Amino acid sequence: MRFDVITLFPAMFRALEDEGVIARALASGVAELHVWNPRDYARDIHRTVDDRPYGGGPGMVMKVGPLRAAIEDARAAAPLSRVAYLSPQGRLLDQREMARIAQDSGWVLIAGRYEGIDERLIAGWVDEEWSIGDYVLSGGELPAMVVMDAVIRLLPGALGHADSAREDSHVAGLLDHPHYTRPALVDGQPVPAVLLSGDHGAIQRWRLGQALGRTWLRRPDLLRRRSLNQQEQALLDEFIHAHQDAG
Ligand code: 9D3
Repeated sequence: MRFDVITLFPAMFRALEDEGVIARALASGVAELHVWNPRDYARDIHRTVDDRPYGGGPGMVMKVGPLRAAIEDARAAAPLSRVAYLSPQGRLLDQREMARIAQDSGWVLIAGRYEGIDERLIAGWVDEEWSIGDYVLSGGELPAMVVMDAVIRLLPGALGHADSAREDSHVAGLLDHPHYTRPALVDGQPVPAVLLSGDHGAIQRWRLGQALGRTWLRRPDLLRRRSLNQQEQALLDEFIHAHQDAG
C-alpha cells in the first residue's frame, strides 16, 4: 500500500520511519511513504503557502496554487490512489473505516495547517474528509500518522505474529482484557488464579468475560453496536452478577 502525504512539515513523518511496527513495514516494502511539501511548489520569493481569509477574521488559509500543484504531482506519481483530507469537519474514523481504507491500493493524505485549506480544493480534489476525534489539534499531520499506523498494521506482513490480527478480529468491538506478567505478587496484589492454572479453556473464557465486562462498564456504546453469541451473553451475565455482588 502506498501513502503520499501533502504536508508543510515533512520532518514530522520521520517519527513513523524511525521506530516500531510501522517503521519495519515501511522498510520491508509492505507500505510505502512519500512526502510532498506545498512550499516546494510556491513560486514567489517568500514561498508563500497561506493567505488571509476572504470575509476577514483571524487565522490564515492554505492557498490553492502551491497545494494544488503538490496534490497534482502526488496523484501523477500514484495514479491509483484516492485523496483524503484530514480535517475536524471530516467523518469520524473507527476501526471498521480503517479496515475499509486498508482495502485500497493507496491514499494521498492532505494534512492541513492554519485554519484549513481553501474550500474549492475540497470540492475539486478531495474524495473523502476524515477526522480522528472531537478535540482540537494544530494540524493534520498527527491525524495522518494515526491513520497510517492504524491502516498499515492491518496489511498482510505488517505484524510479526499473524496471531495478533486474528486475535484482534476475535474480540472486534470489545475492550481488551487485563494483562499480567511476572512477578506473581506486586505490593500484595496477586495475579488472578485462573491465569496460573494452565487450563487454557478456562483462561480463554475468563479473558472473554473480562473483555465483555470492561466494555459493559466503560464503553456501553460499543456493546450496543455488537451482537453477542450465547457464550458471550452468558459470560457477560456472569460478570454483571459478580459486579453487583461486589457492590
Ligand atoms: C482553533 C481553530 N479552529 C477554529 C474554530 C478550527 C480548527 C482549524 C484547524 C481546528 C483544528 C485545526 C487543525 N486540525 C486538523 O487539521 C485536524 C484534526 C483535529 O484537529 N482534530 C481531530 N481530527 C483532525 S483531522 C485534522
